[in-house]
Amino acid sequence: MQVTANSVLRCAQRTLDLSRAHVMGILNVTPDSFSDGGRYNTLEAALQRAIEMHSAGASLIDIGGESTRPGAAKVGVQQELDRVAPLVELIARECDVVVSVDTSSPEVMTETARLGAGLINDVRALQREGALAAAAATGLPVCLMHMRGEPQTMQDEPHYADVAAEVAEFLQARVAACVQAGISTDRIILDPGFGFAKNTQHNYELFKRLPELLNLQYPLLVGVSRKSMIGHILNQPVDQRLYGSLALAVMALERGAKILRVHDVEQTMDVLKIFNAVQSSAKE
Ligand code: PT1
Repeated sequence: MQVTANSVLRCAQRTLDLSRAHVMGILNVTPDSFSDGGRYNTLEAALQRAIEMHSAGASLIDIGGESTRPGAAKVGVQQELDRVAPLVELIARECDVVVSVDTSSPEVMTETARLGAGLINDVRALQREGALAAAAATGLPVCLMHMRGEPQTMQDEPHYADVAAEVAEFLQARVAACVQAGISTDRIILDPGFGFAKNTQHNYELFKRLPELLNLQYPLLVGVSRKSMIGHILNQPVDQRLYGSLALAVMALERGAKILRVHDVEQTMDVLKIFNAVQSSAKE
């Protein structure tokens, strides 16, 4: 097993120093995203938003053409490609940032890698037919996320005997499948999948037990920004979950997360900078 501390993730032309944590800014180009649906639907608006997030300190920009929030509609491969591909190419060219593609489709992986993508972020952990081979062929790092079922139905009474152990077991099995397919261990990131086939109690227990997933020895990505696990505690709508999101950002960093997938880059960067100041303040 590789050691994650001080390691560098090679993302096509760019690299990510994983001895420190990073912010991944979310750029949804779906008309039905849960928090910013339809807002960045023109190439110009989306590029502006990417530049804004990069200037605010995002090391990665995650571009998604399929909404995977609970109950979201399915999207065809061609439509997903039409939404995502031009933007990947544009942002990879215009911004010095790792372009992450939030996709489960092998065709989208192959095409966006050709256009400059630096990371494949798959909420289905490369389980779709052909995805393992396509991802392996790109040579890009992959983020494997835990989910059960499909977004349409995943919130129908999820059940776990031990949520952290079962998520870890699933991720471990997907790592094995990746290695089998020729994806080297230094190109793997893991994600517990907050809000995916988990009720609020599952989400908080999993969050509390994040350090157990560190035992798998891979960098962890955490995505909780504006999610309903925050709304359920605070009774706040999606556009008023910033402070709740920042509270979880602090705790995710404290628990060893290396990448925070967020909507509010500028505010999360403040959290990250303060965290880093504490971390580097004295010898261990
Ligand atoms: C995530 C993630 C993602 N989340 C990764 N990719 C979404 N790697 C999309 C809610 O409960 O956490 N990690 N791509 C967005 N999905 C959701 C899920 C949005 C649940 C909202 C909720 O509100």
